[in-house]
Amino acid sequence: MDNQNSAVTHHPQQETIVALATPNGIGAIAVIRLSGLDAIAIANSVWKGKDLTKQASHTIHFGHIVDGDLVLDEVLASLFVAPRSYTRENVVEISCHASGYIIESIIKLFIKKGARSAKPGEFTLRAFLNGQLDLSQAEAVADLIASNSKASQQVALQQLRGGFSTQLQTLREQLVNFASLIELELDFAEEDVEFANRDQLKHLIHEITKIVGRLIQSFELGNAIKNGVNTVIAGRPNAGKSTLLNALLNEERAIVSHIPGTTRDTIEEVLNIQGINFRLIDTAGIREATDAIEQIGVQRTMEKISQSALLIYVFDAELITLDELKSDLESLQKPGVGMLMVANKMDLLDEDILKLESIQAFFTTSGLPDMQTTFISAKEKLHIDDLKNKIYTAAIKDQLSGDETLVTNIRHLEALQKTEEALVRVLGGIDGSITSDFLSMDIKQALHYLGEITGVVTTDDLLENIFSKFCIGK
Ligand SMILES: Nc1nc2c(ncn2[C@@H]2O[C@H](COP(=O)(O)OP(=O)(O)OP(=O)(O)O)[C@@H](O)[C@H]2O)c(=O)[nH]1
Ligand SMILES: [Mg+2]
Repeated sequence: MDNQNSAVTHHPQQETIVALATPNGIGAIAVIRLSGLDAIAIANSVWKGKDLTKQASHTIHFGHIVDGDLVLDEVLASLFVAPRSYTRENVVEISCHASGYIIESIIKLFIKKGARSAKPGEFTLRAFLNGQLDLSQAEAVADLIASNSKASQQVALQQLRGGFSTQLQTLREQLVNFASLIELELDFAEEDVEFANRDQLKHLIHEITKIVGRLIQSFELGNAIKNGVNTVIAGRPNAGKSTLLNALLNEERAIVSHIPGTTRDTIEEVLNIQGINFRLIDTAGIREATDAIEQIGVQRTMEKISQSALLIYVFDAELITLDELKSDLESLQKPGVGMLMVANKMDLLDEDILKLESIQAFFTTSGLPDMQTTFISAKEKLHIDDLKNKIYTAAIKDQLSGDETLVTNIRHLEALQKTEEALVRVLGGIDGSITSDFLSMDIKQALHYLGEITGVVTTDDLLENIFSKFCIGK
């Protein structure tokens, strides 16, 4: 990375930045945002209307943007005087007419008057550097913008409000206390004293480990909410997988036919169940392939299953034999992949009580945990809502309580895992009565990784990496 050009090392606060904050393209209005020491003065220098430098914060003014004698547009200017703004700097937001020409002309004019183009995420970076947001909150801003379901929006909002940060901050402070006591012991090394009560320290480490462990665990769900749950529909050819996909989506998405081997490539569609996005993947039926293309399809099905969180195993309730069921279960079960059994074509079983009972008995005696079978008819759309509920429950279990903090960010997960490792070393150290200096080192490491999450500890690379993924104007 070229540090010379990085927004972080370049004293960004001294420059005024400008960018379009609304999407590119024609629309009713566009918002151009200026932030920095000279933001108000720069806006005022091309302004015909009241003197903007003399107006109060949080006021809106009507006026014209002018380039010399040329009037560019009739606009509204919203004023936010430092530190009462998103970036804690002077901010002016110009609402103009959203023509590509007008937007470009106004931005060029601001640049001519001393502003420069903002880099991706630079407004939020400044909000972070000026203490308006901590790092995990700044990241939540990006998540909020990218959220595409009720649950992902809620989790991002919870993180933006600081749920995550407060929890970690309290833990960190307690640990900092101990770290300083142990440092003190180092100063009195000759006298062999213990300022830091080892039992209390152990208790605290246990507490922190518990919370860190819970946060680590929450990632599975947090990630599912943020990115959607990969859900594979698999089974033998003609079982009705594509018909089920269509029934779940309520749309004729996949081709259905009585010819086994109809689906050859995977088909993916998103289904929202109770605010959670499930990425449904219809696959090629699993059997001894009859040609090379089908063989690739079957291979792909197996790969998709291993990469998924949930497998919906569909079988033809009328035709399947118990031996086939058994061998399918053996070949399809993968560690870490939840499995739902779906007996399809129940409409054909109406009279066949014996068959129904034998399938049910098979699953109750199979010794497999939670192997409940859902009987459906994909074609007649019977019990589809029941199946949707089961899909939701299988993925979310009882984990979504509402105010629980969920980790959704892989960077946070990694920092938490490293914190956990350091904490384990601290505990081992206390039990093995290692010297204060080693103990102090491990505690410092734990503090370091905890601090990385909220941004108490940062590096230029880290910031560059996070904020470069933002859109320009945010
Ligand atoms: N009676 C009845 N027929 C069904 C049901 N579901 C699917 N079918 C029929 O079963 C045949 C196969 O359906 P598909 O959805 O194409 O099966 P598939 O599992 O996707 O098959 P492949 O793509 O070949 O692996 C079609 O003729 C469907 O109309 C059902 O619930 N009841
Ligand atoms: Mg199919």
